[in-house]
Amino acid sequence: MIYSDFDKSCMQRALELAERGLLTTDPNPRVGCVIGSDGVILGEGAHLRAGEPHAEPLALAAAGAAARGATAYVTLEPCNHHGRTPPCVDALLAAGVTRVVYALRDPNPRVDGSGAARLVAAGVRTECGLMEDAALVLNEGFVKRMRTGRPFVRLKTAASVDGRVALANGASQWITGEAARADVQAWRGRSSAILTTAATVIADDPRLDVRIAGASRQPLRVVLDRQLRMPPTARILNPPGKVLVFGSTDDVAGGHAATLRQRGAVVEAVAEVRAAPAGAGAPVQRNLAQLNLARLDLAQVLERLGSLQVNELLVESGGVLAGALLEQNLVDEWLLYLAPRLLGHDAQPLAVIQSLEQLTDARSFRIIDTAVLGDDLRLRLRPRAH
Ligand code: AOF
Ligand code: ZN
Repeated sequence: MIYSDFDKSCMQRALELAERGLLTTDPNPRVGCVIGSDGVILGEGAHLRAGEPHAEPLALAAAGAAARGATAYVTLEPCNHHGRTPPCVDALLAAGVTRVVYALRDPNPRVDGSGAARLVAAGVRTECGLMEDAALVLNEGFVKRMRTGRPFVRLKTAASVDGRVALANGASQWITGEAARADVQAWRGRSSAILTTAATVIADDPRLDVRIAGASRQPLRVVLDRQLRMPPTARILNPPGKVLVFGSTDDVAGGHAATLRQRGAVVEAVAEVRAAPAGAGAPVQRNLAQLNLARLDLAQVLERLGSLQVNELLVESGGVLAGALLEQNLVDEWLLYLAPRLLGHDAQPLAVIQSLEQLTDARSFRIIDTAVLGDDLRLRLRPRAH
């Protein structure tokens, strides 16, 4: 498909509009729309909150009667279903647009090509794929959940250059500086949920909330706590925002679960699995001895979070959960903040994984981008196929 410069600038603008919903549309996708004709932008719209209008009717309303015969540029395939709002395809047809250019097919099974098919059937020129990658970047969580039922998993680690996330005595506040921590706030803000463990709650007592301008919602805070060890005084339990605690089947029926529920948490059971034993002959690492080898089933945790409409999940934990997620290929993206400091060999490692026999077995990552944040470095990594 050949697109004009005006087509491209309209879609670029629609992407900027979509980005306005970065902190607010959850669990809906971020979508922008521009109505354009003969080199002139006639109307703009952005979907900002689930339950509120989609991008297209807002842009059409702004364009008014001028929309007749114009082109609609949308970052996502227009919907064709009655959800919390009426179908956008109806609005586009009623307004008389004669061409629709959209970036990304809507993976929602209730749409998934049917919006485009109806536009085509009504005689509207319909084109897909302009700036598709940029539209996907805004909605990777939504797309992954719709396709797989699981959230997009983003692991965050703040480590020293020798790969340590806490001293042997647990002290970890703070390894990275203000700028890196402010950056984490932005990633939290766009996440549907934050995942951590009881070990981190006990060691650091984090709030794991979002404290940035423009965030109208708090992500769900999720704690993996197999034996329900977290204290009812933990700051993570403080409002606002919801807290979900996953424990083992036995523990969630007990008295401590009732106490956590009184503090407002939802406590649910997850199956347990045994961590794979170290390979025969592999040296037993000291840090492995710290591991409690029974663990909650992480795949089940992700399935459950997907069913709760979690699009983007940010994992903020120590090396045990990070290692388990990495070893089970459950991480989609890794934000690795590196502080130019040395914490020493007996400090806690950023990912507790099995010992390797040969270098070719090493898990490896692509660097998506890097950023210098104050005195620290941020690597954004994605796993290579293992
Ligand atoms: C569009 N334009 O701006 C958005 C779309 O029930 P609702 O109203 O909240 O609809 C949510 C679904 O609509 C969402 O899962 C996705 O498939 C689609 N989002 N579609 O044409 C928009 N936000
Ligand atoms: Zn719609």
